Amino acid sequence: MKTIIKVSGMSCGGCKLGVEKAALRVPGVSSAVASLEKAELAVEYDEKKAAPEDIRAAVAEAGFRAE
Ligand SMILES: [Cu+2]
Repeated sequence: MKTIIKVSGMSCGGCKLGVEKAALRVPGVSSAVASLEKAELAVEYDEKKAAPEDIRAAVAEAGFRAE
């Protein structure tokens, strides 16, 4: 499963990495690529193990706003 999550609050490469790492820590997420320009996060995940809500929660915990 692939989805795009809107993420606000990213301002540099460190933020981008932080968002990606947070998403990758969610069990079932196999790929996470954040874009500063688009303010979004593209994730690939196993829908049996992870839900978009889990990924949004992890991103929020890392200090960014996920929609
Ligand atoms: Cu930053």
